[in-house]
This record gives sequence, structure tokens and C-alpha cells, in this order.
Amino acid sequence: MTAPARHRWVLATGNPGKLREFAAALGPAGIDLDAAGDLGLRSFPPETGATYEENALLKAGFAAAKLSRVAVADDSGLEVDALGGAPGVWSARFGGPGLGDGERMAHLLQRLKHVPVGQRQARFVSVVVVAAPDGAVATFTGTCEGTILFGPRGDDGFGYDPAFLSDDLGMTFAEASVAEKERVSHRGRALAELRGWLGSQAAVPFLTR
Ligand code: ITT
Repeated sequence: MTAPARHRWVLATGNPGKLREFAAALGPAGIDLDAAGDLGLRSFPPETGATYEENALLKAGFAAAKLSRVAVADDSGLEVDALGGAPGVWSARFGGPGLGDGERMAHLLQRLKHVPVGQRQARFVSVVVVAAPDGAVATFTGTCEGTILFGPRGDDGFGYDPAFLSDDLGMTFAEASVAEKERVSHRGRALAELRGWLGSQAAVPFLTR
């Protein structure tokens, strides 16, 4: 029996946590990933889009055009009800430029310190874009619901994971394994949609380049 064909895409992200999650979700579906940074592409255009989709397309489209390869990226964010949906598309810049993941999460917890239990609902959103060098694009979206804790819990994951108690898992994403997080997370759900699409005719042009 011959092994199914494998394809190589570029992953346009500077976030190693995302690389782990994309590789875990797409490897079993026949897609191997080269990190854009390993191909010499270390900086991306500023994320000036007003939506996750625009920003994901900025990253994937830029990598596809620069490297003449099919590229995939996600833009994601955390939407907190008590903050009117903020930080949303601004999640990576919440609290100001130059903050690390831990400082950004501390800023979030500080902003929510007087918000009582029962009013701390939030969701993660991910929009994944696959872009081909000729400009063809496919888009997939995933969301997941949870609650912002009063302090961090768990050591794994990245970003706001230690503060986000997943409704589905009953633990934070930083307490979950990559496989557990993938099953229910915003990015895991968007990538599951992408995996379904891989078997369709619409995906063929993205698999031959
Ligand atoms: P790239 O743009 O290079 O992919 P980034 O981390 O800047 O990496 P985004 O622009 O999509 O990614 O910003 C998303 C922000 O939301 C960022 O602060 C993340 O840490 C956070 N975030 C997104 N998905 C997350 C997840 O699964 N767990 C925790 N935080 C997440």
C-alpha cells in the first residue's frame, strides 16, 4: 500500500505555541509545516486589519507572496464580555507595546479584578487563512467559550491560556495537553474545519503547489 501524499505549507507566525498546535492538527492530515522564520522570513507587515480575517490574510498572503509557497496563518484573540469584547483583534497588543505574555495576562487580570464570578465569561476566536501565491485564499473560523479566572493556573500553552478556564474541559488551557486543547479550542476547531476541507475539490489547487 502506498502512503498518502504529503504536502508542505509555510506557517506564517512568530509564535512557537501556535506552531506546536498547527503541527499537531495538520501533521496527521498530511500537511507538514515549515516555520516562516526558518525560511528567513522573520518579520511580517503590521497587523493593521480591523478583523481577524484581514490580519490572518496579511500574514499568510505576505508569506505566500514572498516565498512562492502555500502559506497558512491564524489571527486570534480573546473577547471578554465584561470589557465589551476587548481585547479582541488587539489581544497581542493589550496593555501596550513591548509586554510579554505574562505581563499581558497580568494586565487583563488587573482590569478584571473587581468583576464578580458569574460575569467573567469570555471566548477565544481564531480565523485561519490558507493563501496560495496566485492570490487564492481559503478561510476557517473557530471559537471556544470559557471564563477568566482571578489568577493563573497551569504551566503549558501560551498567551492568556493560564487565565482561561475552558467550559468544555473544566480546566485552563495551560493545564491541558496540546491534544486536549486542540479538541475544543478556537484554533483546534478552525483547523478541524480546514482538515475537512482538505478532502474536497476546493482544496486541490492548494495541494499541488
Ligand atoms: P503571530 O501574529 O505571529 O501569529 P501572535 O501571538 O502575535 O502571533 P495574534 O496576532 O493572532 O498572534 O494575537 C493573538 C493574541 O491572542 C496573542 O496575544 C496571543 O497570545 C493570544 N492568543 C491567541 N490564541 C491564544 C491561545 O490559544 N491561547 C492563549 N492566548 C492566545
